Amino acid sequence: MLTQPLIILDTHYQELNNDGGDVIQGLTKTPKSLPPKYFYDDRGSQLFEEICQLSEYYPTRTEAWILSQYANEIAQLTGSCELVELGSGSSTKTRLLLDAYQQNTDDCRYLPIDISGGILKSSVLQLQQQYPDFSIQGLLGTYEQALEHLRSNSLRSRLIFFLGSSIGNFTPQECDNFLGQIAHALKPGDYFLLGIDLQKPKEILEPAYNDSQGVTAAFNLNMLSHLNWRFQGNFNPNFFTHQAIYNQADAQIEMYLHCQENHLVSLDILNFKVSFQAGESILTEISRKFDLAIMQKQLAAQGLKTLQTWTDPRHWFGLILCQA
Ligand code: AVJ
Repeated sequence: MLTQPLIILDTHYQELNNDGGDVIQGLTKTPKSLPPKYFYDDRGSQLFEEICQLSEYYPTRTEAWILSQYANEIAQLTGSCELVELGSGSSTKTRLLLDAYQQNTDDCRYLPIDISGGILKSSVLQLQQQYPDFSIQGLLGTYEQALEHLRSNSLRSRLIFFLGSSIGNFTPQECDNFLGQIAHALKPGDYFLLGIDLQKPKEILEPAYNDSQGVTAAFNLNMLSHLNWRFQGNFNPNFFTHQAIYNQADAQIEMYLHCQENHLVSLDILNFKVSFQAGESILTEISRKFDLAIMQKQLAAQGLKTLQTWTDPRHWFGLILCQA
């Protein structure tokens, strides 16, 4: 099949003229923060793949186990669908779903969406070889751009899936807005499959974000190198250290970069300067941990009715299939 492997939705994000307003906004606030999407340049996506292999980082493995058990059931519940994945990365776990849809349905189409061009392109090219029955097209851009692009153009039924608990990066307010956008991109009868990391003791959560090999620390620090090349900046990553703590009250992991020296940073392309005091920190990510029943209510509030949920024997991770 002759499909263009990649559609570039966000030329701005790819080029150096990204407006970077979100970076300026985050670094101007007190306390300072940065949007987690800036983790994912090519190196960041590679480091995230390494995180997924760590013994301490249980979410990927646990979700993959659930999919290995129930992907056929999911495919049978939805029937033939256009499969749309938000934040597809390497699409490794997705193969479990692609296999099930290939077996159980006809007319297979897969649209992976990611902001990291390198990993998206290589996984699309590989999947096109390995799944010749599928029509596969990558969409390079942010979630917002992809959902906007998808809004108008589908006659077939659609399953949007969002795995890995990436939804945990959103604040409760952002999460509601996002679910509203999802509901908007679906027609009545379409499906949404959501993977969420469930609440569990701190003793399990904190090591998952403070691994003994320092891969998560490198992933966190890489955000500064990414901002340096994207915006011609002069962050010195050596001045910063990684920290991840579980905030029990808000049921979220919080990742910080702590600045150890007074540091004046300029991001030339943004025409922006910001100073750091020794001891000051940047919040780079929240990773919320959820309750299955509460999430089902939040989905229902957006008109997304749960059809089925699945977990692993320890109830560490959950999958929810719902319908618009
Ligand atoms: C890709 C957002 C789901 O929150 O667990 C992994 C990212 N950060 N280790 C997560 C992440 C540090 C991951 N998500």
